Order: sequence, then C-alpha cells, then structure tokens
Amino acid sequence: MGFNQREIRVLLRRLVCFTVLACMWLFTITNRAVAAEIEPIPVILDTDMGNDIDDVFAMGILHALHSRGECKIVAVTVSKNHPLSGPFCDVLNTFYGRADIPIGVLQTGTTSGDGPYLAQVMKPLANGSPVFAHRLQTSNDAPNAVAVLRRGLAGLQDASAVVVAIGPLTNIRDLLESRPDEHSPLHGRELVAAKVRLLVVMAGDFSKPKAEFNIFSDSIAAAKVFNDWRGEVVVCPFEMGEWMHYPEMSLEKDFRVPERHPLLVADLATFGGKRNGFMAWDLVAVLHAIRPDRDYFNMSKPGKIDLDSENVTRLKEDNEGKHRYLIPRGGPERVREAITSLASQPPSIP
Ligand SMILES: [Ca+2]
Repeated sequence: MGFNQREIRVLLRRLVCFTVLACMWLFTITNRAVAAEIEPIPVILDTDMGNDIDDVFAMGILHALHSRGECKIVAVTVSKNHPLSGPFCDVLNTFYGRADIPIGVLQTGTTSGDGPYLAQVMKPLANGSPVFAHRLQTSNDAPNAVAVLRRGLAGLQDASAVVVAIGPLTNIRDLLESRPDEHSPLHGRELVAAKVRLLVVMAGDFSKPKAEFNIFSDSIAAAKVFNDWRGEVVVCPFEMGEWMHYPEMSLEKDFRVPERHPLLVADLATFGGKRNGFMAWDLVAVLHAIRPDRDYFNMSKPGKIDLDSENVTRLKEDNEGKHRYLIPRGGPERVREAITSLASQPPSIP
C-alpha cells in the first residue's frame, strides 16, 4: 500500500510542524536552564575594613563581579569598630554606583585602631567637601551588624546565600547566636542553616604552626564559628596571601579611569607612595566565593577545623566533614590576572 501525493504533502507538513514545535520547546528549556545557572549569587561581605589594605581591593573585586552579573551584594557588615570603617564602606558602595547597599557595623569589636588608610581617604578637601561621596558620616550612625545580617538573609531564597568573612569572626559568631527578631522568627543558627549555602572565611594558617590575625583577634568567636556552623565552610588561609601578591605593576598601570580612584588612594595612604604590592588574602577569598568552579585553587580534604591552645588552626580529616581550605594550584599567574582585571575594572551601573 502506498501514499498518494496529497497524503505525502500532509505528512510532510505535520513532520515540519512537529520539528518546529520540538525545537521551540528545546530552546525554551535550555534557555531556562542557562538563566538558572547564571543567576547572580546573593552575597554578604563581612569585613574589618580599615585594618589591612586587602579588604579595600577585595570589596572592589566584589563590586566588579556584581557589575558583571556574577553576584549581587546584599549587605556589607563591618567587624572593626572604628568610626570611619562604616563610612569607608559607604564610599566604595557609592563609588561603584550602589549607595543603597545596607551597611551594618558592630559596636564592640576587638580591633579599633586607626589603621593606615581610613583617615587619609576620608579626609575632606580644603573646602570641606568629601573627596569621595558618601552619606554615612560615622559608624555610630549605622545599624548593628547582626541586624543587617539577619535582615539580609531573611529576604533571600533558601540555600542561596554566600557569606564571605574577611576579618575577625565576631559578627558571624553573633549572627549564629542571634535571637528571633522582627526580621525573622528563626534563631541565628536556623536562619543560617536555611539561607546560607557557603561560608568563605579568610583565616588561619595550615602551612606552619602560627596564629593568624583574624583568628587571634577574636579567638573565642573563631572557635565558636568553626564549632557551631553546620554548613559548608571554605577557608582561605594565610599562606594563600604568600602565594598571591597583588602586583605593583597593576597599581601603576591598571587604574587609569576614573582619575581619582579610592582603591589607589587607599594603597598610596597605606604605603606612603611606595608601591610594593601586598598579600592578597581577602581578594582570594572573594574570588573563590563567587567563582568556586573555575579551578583557580586546589582544595584540602574535608574535615573539621579546630583551634589549638596557641590559636593555631588544624584540620582533622573526615570524609563527612564540611570544612576545607584553599591550597595554591600551580603558578599564581592565572589568579593574578583575574584579580588585577577585576580590581581595576572601572565602575559601572548594570
Ligand atoms: Ca581583612
């Protein structure tokens, strides 16, 4: 039995229709999958802004990644109780076109010194106007860091948030211990378990028995966080900064626009004009937090991190453990190119 010409034409038309519909369906679900994959990562930065210069550049990198659609900065909290730490973060948020990002500051912290760059960057011009625009005049006018952390997390989808802590862990400990409030009926531990999918911490040293600044500045908080945080934790330890220096060459050549750049002004204030580069601990932590799957770094085996009596960090290996730390992966060239390109990316409003 054969088909006549009319029947063949009908069959062909149906075949074409079916193929077109199948292609449209495939296109739609593929697009949805891609859209889901490239959803910006909601991120909260907890920084001791004002101590070391790397926090300044780390926040610059985070803003560059926000501009590229790779993350969305939900809040910035400060773990250094200095009156200018909060306003300095406001300067950076404003410089990158995001003055509305909430800033929270702790009121009683363990590091309160002036540091090398806060006063110089925030010093007004001779006519009294600020060099860099900002609204927050003093950290005392900022809301409490824990309230900002809780409000930020409460507004996010479950298991979506990445928290990057690049200073002493006082605020993160206080978040874990926080009680239900107007932002969420959950206890701090429950809120973190519901909302956070990754905590990245710059802290510790696994290459030698040495207490590291972010640990010994508030060792009680650090011990508590490593003990009580139930989710995945990736630590960027001290030795990553020995491996990854921010290069002098980038400071000299990359920051051409805009003419007055807060990252460069902070670097000049820190080193008195002598550009030596600096250890890029906090930049590495931020880069891993937003781009964990680029094979920039190797990773330790999983386990549980503890502090010994000298505040030295140790990882007890355990296949069920949720703590790991970053390890250099080959030469530093590839990561160095990423951090210099991102740190010097001119500000833009997406
Ligand atoms: Ca820091």
